Amino acid sequence: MDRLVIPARPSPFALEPARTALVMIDMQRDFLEPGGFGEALGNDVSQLRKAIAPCRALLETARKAGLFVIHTREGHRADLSDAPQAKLERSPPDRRIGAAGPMGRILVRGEPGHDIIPELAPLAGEPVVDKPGKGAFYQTDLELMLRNRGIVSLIVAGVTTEVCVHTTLREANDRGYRCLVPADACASYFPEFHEVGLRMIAAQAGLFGCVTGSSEIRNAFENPASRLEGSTT
Ligand code: TIU
Repeated sequence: MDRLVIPARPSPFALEPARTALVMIDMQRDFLEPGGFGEALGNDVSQLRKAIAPCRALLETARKAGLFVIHTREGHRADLSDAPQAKLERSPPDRRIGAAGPMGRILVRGEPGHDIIPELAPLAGEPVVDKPGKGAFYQTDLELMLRNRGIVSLIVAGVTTEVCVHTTLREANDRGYRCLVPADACASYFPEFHEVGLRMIAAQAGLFGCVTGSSEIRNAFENPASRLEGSTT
């Protein structure tokens, strides 16, 4: 089966499309639009919106190539029974998880703010993983779905770089997945955390994975010269 090689740092990233998934982390209104969890934490949500166009491009590439596309959402049950008290109490009562805001109850499943932004809406058939924590593997069926599809490589994008993207990446590493992170398709409320977060991924010979850009991924899928037939990693 054809393999692609994508320019990345610290080294090129080889993948087999049929065994690769795109995991879009938490591109939710609660993080990217005013009035949600991100803003309740005191952040400027506009910092995250830079990642929307690259994420759209990435989704387009992945869908065209037939990659397994998975979306995640961070959030909790309406009765908050799956939200640790330690997580709830970090914000003042009127702005914490479960509090009423302009987009409904903050980070609660089924509320408008919990949904994925319209620009990146999942297509029918693309699984949406609802997760109670930062990592997409914790208390979800993500690993089961990946295993059932024979997925060995993940392209991980979304928000925020140093929180849910990093946590998911670390969980994926410990489970043996090869990970590629498109830098421009991730974002943080803190630009310096984004930069350092990306450096941490690729440091020490790619301790958590490789870092590239969304256009490098698109070019590799569109350019037959990046295909390696019958080679192995
Ligand atoms: N999805 C995700 O990253 N959740 C966060 O709470 N991120 C923050 O940066 N706060």
